Amino acid sequence: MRYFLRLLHSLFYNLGIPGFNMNILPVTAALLLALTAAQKSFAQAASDDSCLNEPAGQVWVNEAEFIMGDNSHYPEEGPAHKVSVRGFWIDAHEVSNAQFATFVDATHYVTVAERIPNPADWPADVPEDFLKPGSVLFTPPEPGQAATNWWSWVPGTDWRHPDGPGSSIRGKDLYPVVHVAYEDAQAYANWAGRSLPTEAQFELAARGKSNAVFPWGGNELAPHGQHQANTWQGNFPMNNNAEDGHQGLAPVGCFGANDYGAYDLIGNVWEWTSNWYYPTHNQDDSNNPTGPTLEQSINSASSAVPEKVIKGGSYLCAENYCLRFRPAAREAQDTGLGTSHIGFRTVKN
Ligand SMILES: [Ca+2]
Ligand SMILES: [Ca+2]
Repeated sequence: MRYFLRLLHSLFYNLGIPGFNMNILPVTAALLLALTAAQKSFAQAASDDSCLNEPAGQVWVNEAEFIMGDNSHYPEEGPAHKVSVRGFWIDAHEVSNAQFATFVDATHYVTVAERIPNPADWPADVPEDFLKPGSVLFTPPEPGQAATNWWSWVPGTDWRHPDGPGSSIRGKDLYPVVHVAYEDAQAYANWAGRSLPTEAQFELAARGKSNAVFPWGGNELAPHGQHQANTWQGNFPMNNNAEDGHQGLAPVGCFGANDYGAYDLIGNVWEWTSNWYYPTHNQDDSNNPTGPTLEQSINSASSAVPEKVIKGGSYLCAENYCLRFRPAAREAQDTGLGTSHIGFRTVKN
């Protein structure tokens, strides 16, 4: 049952895109059946192109005092408050498929999406597909179809098969790894001798040295019409005109690095942080803040399952729906479920 609730929660409320709320949706097996029926082949317009010639290492972020959060957008970003963060190294880009493959080859690690779900965690009448290893894919509505749901549980979807069974990561060495649950990201970081960033570390790095609304400076998503990050242009979820050159995921490093030398802290994939989620900031947690405890997070109004903070927005963030392609923006994500638009990077403290 725990997994059942977790999945539903994630599908309808908590995939980094607001709009669905468990409070207004019945939690029934019929919903699962509807989801299953809505599944379809999703062949993303992937290409074999790369933007960096080879993986990059880490970049240094100086010790800093900055205003974390924002009082002018979504309420969970407030209160804006002063924090200090000691210097740290952070990966120049999202962890790539090739980097994750090196970890799996060395450790024989099996990700959450590749494990067989435990039937005891599900109701007796659960659809068969939900007892198979899998993950959640973005599946845009067909023309004429109500734009009410765009996530589908697809068995056989995992980091090696990011667009569902039959897809592969061949030619995608430098694409960000996706369908990684929190514990998968943490396992990689442990193996690499590093950590996942705290929310404050991510936000500091994403703000850039100019500490602007966007890491490229200024307050425009696409200054002079030039896109600086892989987001969604058009009317989400129906129309994706890919003005930024990428219909779906982009290889890491396709857009310019910020002034720390880091790429894609905004857009492409959302990224796990080590903070448990709470629907506001605690302004007293200001010295190398690590966020609330698990218990505080679980007891918060929005959280029924363990949730971590994800940052940066993804290629699915559109101006008409999800203004979360900003350093201060944040979202809660069920720790047990990776998706087709969540990845991660690591830090060295
Ligand atoms: Ca795009
Ligand atoms: Ca990113």
